[in-house]
This record gives sequence, C-alpha cells and structure tokens, in this order.
Amino acid sequence: MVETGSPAVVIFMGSDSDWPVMAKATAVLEEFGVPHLAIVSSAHRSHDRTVRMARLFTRRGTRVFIAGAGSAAHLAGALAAVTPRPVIGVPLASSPLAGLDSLLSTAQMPAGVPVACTAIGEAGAKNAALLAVEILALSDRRLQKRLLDYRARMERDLVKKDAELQRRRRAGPSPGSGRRGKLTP
Ligand code: RP5
Repeated sequence: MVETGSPAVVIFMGSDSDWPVMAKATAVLEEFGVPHLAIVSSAHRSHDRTVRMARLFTRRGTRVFIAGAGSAAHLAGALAAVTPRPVIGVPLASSPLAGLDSLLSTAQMPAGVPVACTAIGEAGAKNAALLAVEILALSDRRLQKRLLDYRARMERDLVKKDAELQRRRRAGPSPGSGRRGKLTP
C-alpha cells in the first residue's frame, strides 16, 4: 500500500560532514520547487535505520532517492537494495583518495541492482538533483517547462560571457597579459 505525504525526493548522506556538498543538491531542488528532505544516515554506522527509512519513504511515495557518501561509499547501493525507486549516488571526496574510492564503490554495482552515479563532489550533487528533476518531469509538464527554461538561461549566460570575453580581447591586452590570440567562436 502506498501511504501519502512523503517528499518527492529524499537525500541521504553518510555523515553530517557531507552536508556542505550535499546542500548544493537541496539548493537545486529548492530552485525547482521540488519537495524534498535531507537526512544523515549511514550505510555502515546506522545500517538498520537507513534500511528502515528507505522502506518507509518508498511506502509513502518518495519517487527518487539521492545518496551522497565518501570513502567506501555503500550508501547508494544499500538504498537501491531495498527500494525499487531510482537511486542516484554522489561520490564525495572526503577521504585521502579524493573521491576515487567513493566513485568506484558507488558506480560499480553488480548487475541487477542499479545505481546512477554522478561526478565526484559539488558538480555531482547538483547534477543528482537535476537528474531527479528530470525523472519527476517525465510526468509533470510544469517541471518540464522549468527545466527547459533553466537550460535556456544557462545558454544565454554562456553567450553573454563569451561576448564579454570577445569585447575585452578586441579592446586589446591589458598590460603584462602576454600575447593576443584569436578566439574561434
Ligand atoms: C562516509 O565517511 C561519509 O559519507 C563521509 O563522507 C565519510 C567521513 O565521515 P565522517 O568521519 O566525517 O563522519 O561514510
């Protein structure tokens, strides 16, 4: 039975030390007006609690899970093992291996229990939220429109930055800035 009242996206993180990076994901969800929740619960340090919560949110109708974890990052896999909903893992660079360990332990799931894996760190946290929005937008035209507007804004910003760069280069090199090269569009 599906209970009601659960946030569309639930973000798990393995430690409160992951929050500064995972807050980038919540910022994106806020920008898109997607109801969400961010909680600290580890695959190792609080395994049973993590599993219980994943099951509860699934029952209550959460559509997508995001899991941010570092080191031997099993959080996304542990969630995917107990929910049929899409799980997006964000590998975090919290160990001496700078996230390579988390990347491999998040991405290298055995066949049958998939986890989508984003880039390491902040870019990955933002993209995890954007992927969640894209999944929700499959059945939400308003969200789809917001996504298209977001992309159009991103392109406009980039074109504006390019125009500014071209303007500065046409104006000539600033003292000590070295040789002037021609930029191709
Ligand atoms: C992982 O270990 C967490 O996701 C975090 O990235 C890392 C370090 O955790 P703390 O020792 O800072 O709590 O499980």
